[in-house]
Parts: sequence; structure tokens; C-alpha cells
Amino acid sequence: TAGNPITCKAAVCWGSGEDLKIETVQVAPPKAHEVRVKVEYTGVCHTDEFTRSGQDPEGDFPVIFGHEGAGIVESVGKDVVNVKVGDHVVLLYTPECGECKFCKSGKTNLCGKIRDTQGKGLMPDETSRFTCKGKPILHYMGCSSFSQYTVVTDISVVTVNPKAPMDKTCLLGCGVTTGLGAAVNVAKIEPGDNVGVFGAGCIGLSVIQGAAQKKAGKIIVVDINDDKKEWAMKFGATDFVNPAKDLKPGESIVEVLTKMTDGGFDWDFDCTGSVQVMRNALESCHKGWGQSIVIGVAAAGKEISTRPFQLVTGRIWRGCAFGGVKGRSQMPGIVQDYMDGKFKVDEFITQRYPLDQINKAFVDMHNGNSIRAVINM
Ligand code: NAD
Ligand code: AHE
Ligand code: ZN
Ligand code: ZN
Repeated sequence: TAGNPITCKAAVCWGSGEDLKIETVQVAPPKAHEVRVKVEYTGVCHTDEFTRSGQDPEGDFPVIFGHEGAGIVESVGKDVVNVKVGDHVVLLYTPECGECKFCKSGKTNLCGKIRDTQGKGLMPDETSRFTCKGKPILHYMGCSSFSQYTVVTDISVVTVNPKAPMDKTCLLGCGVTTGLGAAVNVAKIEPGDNVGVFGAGCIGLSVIQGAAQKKAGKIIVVDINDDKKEWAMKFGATDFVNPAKDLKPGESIVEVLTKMTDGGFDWDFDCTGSVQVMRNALESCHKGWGQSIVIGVAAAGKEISTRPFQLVTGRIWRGCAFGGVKGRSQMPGIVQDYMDGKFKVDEFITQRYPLDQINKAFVDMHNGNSIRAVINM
């Protein structure tokens, strides 16, 4: 009940590169402008693995990962007005306060209000709501959905249609929305445009379905895992290239793609996080106007490079987070669109596990036989 700590299970990562451990944790009650959520389902995104493995320059431990969560509001702190106990919600790692410079700009979905403390794994008062064995445990991306109960700020949560199944809406908290939004909000794909998608995980497949929705011409998918061909085609790709196998001696992937598109892509997307792939994506864009959109996140210390001539000759390099989506304004509509059958979500789920088997989701990701594992909390 409101005001009391809750004892529950959570998957705690005690140190960089370690497996998650199911622990009993205490979850403090929400303070002012905070919300405690009973997490029902969470997806596992490659970014959770990125930080677990120690590649994230902001990564710190011990921590409770997870940022693709859906659940029910258990209690609210003082001054919370946007959600109430019992609401079905989606957690938002990109919050929306509506009043900061970023939110008011109309130019970006990034919100600045809690970014600093969120990056440190803390609530806005610089403390954590999680303890385990007497030690504070860090939050992650303002969500920590790998806990049966979590505390988030009120700007990091949005109420959605309670009829929407939460084992699907969790995936709208990152993967599906990130790719779909990049294709339909960030890029301005016109009918017939040629689109390239590098990496056909949940993010890339979501870009493909967004591009198909926009009636793109060719949708060419590049992945080093042949098993992704069938997946890519199912979501609307027209072609698939495996650069590890399909190149002739001396031929580069950029040459192949440029030939296939009569000069390059109108829009392409990095959905891998590899800086070499990002370069290839930029250089596969059409001279004069092609835009390459970086979605993948790269390891600490990695940098992108290309010849400035690529930009002088009109290619545009940019990126986005959460598909450019403003969560509190847009998520209820996105959930409704899903309910109305306007895009696929159920099809992304390749595995389902209870919380105590969450490490299997990371193994599946490494084996390349998973699009999304959904964890039943
Ligand atoms: P995933 O592991 O499910 O998919 C990645 C795909 O890329 C796999 O199919 C893999 O075979 C392929 N791949 C890897 N290296 C490749 C290479 N060199 N060339 C071609 N293909 C290659 O991951 P995901 O969950 O879809 O996430 C994709 C990336 O997007 C990750 O870096 C993740 O951290 C990032 N991400 C960013 C945002 C954002 O808002 N910017 C949101 C979610 C995820
Ligand atoms: N912390 C990392 C970068 C990680 C990153 O870029 N995260 C994306 C979301 S990935 C979701 O799966 C993001 O939201 N970025 C914008 C932001 O403000 O963090 C680093 O390199 O420091
Ligand atoms: Zn994610
Ligand atoms: Zn804001």
C-alpha cells in the first residue's frame, strides 16, 4: 500500500559483464512527482545487453536493467496528476515534461528535465528507490523494468488503453516504436523512395514495416545473419544482402548497394551499433540528398568517420532516440493504432520467459535466434 516499501523479486546485475541474479529487493514508496508501477511484462532490448556487457560509457553497477516495460500503477507520490492507481501504463525511457527547452522547442523528442540523474541511475533527488541486502541498487534509463515493482518519475510514464495486452504494449516502450518512429516521423519517406536497413533485429524490422507503410520503393536489408532474410521479407523488405557472403572478391557493400539503387538510398538506417556499418550506411546514401539515420548505439570509445566530401556532396548524417516519439503525447495513439491493426507487434515475440529465466533472453540474443523475448514478471 502507498507509503510502505514493497518487497519483491528483481533481476539485479551486480557488475559489468555478469549474469543477472534474481534477488529479493525493497522498493521504496514514490516521492513527490514519482509513481510506483507493478511491472507486468518487459521486453529485453539490445541496449540492456550493451550496458550489461560494459560497453556503455554511462553504465554503472549494481543496477536493475530493463526499459521496455508495461504495467499497472500501484501508488503515486505527492503532486502526481497525470496517472492514477490502477492505470495501465507504458514506461518511457525518453520522458516528456512538456516545459523544458527541449520539450518546448518542437524540434526534438528528447526531454532535458531529468536527463542528468537518469544517466547516473538515480531519481531526481539523487537517490535510489531500490535496496538489496541493505545496499542501494541503481535505476536504469529511468525505468528498471526488470523488477516486479519499480519507481519512475511522473514524466516517465503514460496511461494507455487498458484493453491493450501488456505483453505487447511493453514492446512499444522501445523496440517497435524506435524503428517505426524513425521511419515514419524522423525520415520523410515518399512513395517510391529507396530505403536501406542495416541490421534486422527488432529495431531494423520495425524500420522495415514503417518504410513499407510509407510505400517505399526498394527496401534493401543488410544483415550478416542469413536467418534474418525470412524475417525481413515478412515485414516488407524487397531485397536482402549478406555482406559476409554475397560480395564478389574486391567488391564493397557500398558498391553493391549503390548499384542496386541506381546511385544510393534516399534514406537508410543503422540498426546495428557498429561504427563501420554506420560509415557504410552514410556512403550508400544518394549523392545530393540521401539521409543516413543512426539508431544503433556504439560502444564507449568508438567514433564515426567518413570523408567530409560525402557531406559536401549532399549526404546527411543524423540520428534519433525512441524514433523521435514524444511518449506522453503520442503513446496512447500508438497503442490505439496497434489495437486497430495498423502495424505488427505480436510477430516480434520469439521467446517468453518467467523472470527467473531472464538470462536465457540474453543467450538467445547472442545466438541470433531472437527478435524479442518477453518476460512475464
Ligand atoms: P538485435 O541484436 O536484435 O539486432 C541487431 C541486428 O544487427 C542482428 O540481426 C545482427 O545480426 C545485425 N548485425 C550485427 N552486426 C552487423 C553488421 N556488421 N552488419 C550487418 N548486420 C549486423 O538488436 P536490436 O534490439 O534490434 O537493437 C539494434 C541496435 O539499436 C542496438 O545497437 C541497440 O542498442 C540500438 N537501439 C537504439 C535505440 C535508439 O533509440 N536509438 C533504441 C533501441 C535500440
Ligand atoms: N548511454 C550511452 C548511449 C545509450 C543511448 O544512446 N541510448 C539511447 C536509447 S537506446 C534504447 O534502447 C538514447 O535514448 N539516447 C539519448 C539519451 O539521452 O540517452 C552513451 O553512449 O553514453
Ligand atoms: Zn531499447
Ligand atoms: Zn522536457
